[in-house]
Amino acid sequence: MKTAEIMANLAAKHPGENEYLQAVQEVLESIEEVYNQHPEFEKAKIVERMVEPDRIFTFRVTWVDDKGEVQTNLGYRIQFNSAIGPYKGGLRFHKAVVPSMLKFLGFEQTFKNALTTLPMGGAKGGSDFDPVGKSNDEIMRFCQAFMQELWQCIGPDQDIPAGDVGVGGREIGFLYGMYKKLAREYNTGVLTGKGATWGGSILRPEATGFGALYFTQHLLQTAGKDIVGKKVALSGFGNVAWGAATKAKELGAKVVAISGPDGVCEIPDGITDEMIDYMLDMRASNRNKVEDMATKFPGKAIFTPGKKAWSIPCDIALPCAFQNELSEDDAKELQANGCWCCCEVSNMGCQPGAIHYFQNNGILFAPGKAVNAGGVATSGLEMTQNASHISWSAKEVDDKLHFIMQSIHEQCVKYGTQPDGHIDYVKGANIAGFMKVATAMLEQGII
Ligand code: 2IT
Repeated sequence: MKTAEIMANLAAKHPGENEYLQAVQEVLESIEEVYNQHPEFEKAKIVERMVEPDRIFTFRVTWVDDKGEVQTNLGYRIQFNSAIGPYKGGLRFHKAVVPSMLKFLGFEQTFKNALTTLPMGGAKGGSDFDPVGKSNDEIMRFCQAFMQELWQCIGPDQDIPAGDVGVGGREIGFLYGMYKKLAREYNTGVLTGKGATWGGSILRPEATGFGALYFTQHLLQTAGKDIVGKKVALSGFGNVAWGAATKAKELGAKVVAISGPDGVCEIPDGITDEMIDYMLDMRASNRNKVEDMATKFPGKAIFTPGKKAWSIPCDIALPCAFQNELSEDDAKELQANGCWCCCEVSNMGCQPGAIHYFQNNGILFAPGKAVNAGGVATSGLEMTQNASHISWSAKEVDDKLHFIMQSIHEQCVKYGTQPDGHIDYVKGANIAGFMKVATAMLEQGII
């Protein structure tokens, strides 16, 4: 494979789309060796086809804010790859959303979904709508306006969106309500992350964080370590961080830090159930300030403005917020403060320099597409329940999630174990996902 040539072509076609190019580069670097052992992939130009989305929808979203002013945002849906199933992936509402961000996420999603063992292709979508400071009514009006365009692009057997940053159960409710009204289709399987009384899966809200901790457990076990009593620093306080904090505490770890765009809250005695519950209120408030935790729990959560979670001494770092949130300098600071494991929960949460630093300095590291795949996997389980008009218990869903995370870990070990015996989880996840998607593409001909 001519990685440099493919990257140069891609950069020329997508100028300035740095996140997208970063995600592709990471995958190509780690699959190169395997790719070169399969001349049939090269002949069918699998990589050249795989790095481009199947199609991109871009649309204008106009809505009226609480002051009566007309607002216009941009909306997108990127259907990236359908080799192994219908398009599947979340919607991100964030002021920084641009096509590059959604392309990187759609590309990552394709490999992640392949790891879940379920038949789902990759997609991503969203808008540059900024939920910070918006009222509930504004969120509803925006979601309705967004769906007025999106509904034509999606369907339970075509493309199934879900939540991501800025899109949780509330937004999925507003989106689903408008979808039904426009499409006159009452198939709940068109969106996942729905409410439990209208087709949602029990445990979907928790699934990304729970799955991440199950994966972390397997990784630690394989390395001969245990999570009990370990200090965990995590970033963010949204849905993913909430699920991760809940499961980390349940498994006996001590969550000593959460963070937000405004700074970090250190929690020296470990997070409590009340604090975990309060994370949900903080998200629902749309204030986007982690300082609110310190205001609510004075003396127990100590806020420092402008600092990241990575400045707090810990054993295990769990980035749960946003891409590129952990830099090489952060990696160095973490290690200097005693950290020996980083499981990336956010999509591409670590910068390339940070990943290389972890890998070259004996710090256990696993990438987001493996660690956080429990979220979309449970979306897949929600689709199964919807398609068969049934509802599984929490135990049934949790058992299946557990099994899937174990299988993802096994795939990483299978494809990532190096000649010297150490496991390269980045290679393992990328090669396992790639082999599945590439083989499916090959078998389906040149399309
Ligand atoms: O990044 C992700 O995997 C998600 N935001 C979840 C996607 C989904 O379809 O559940």
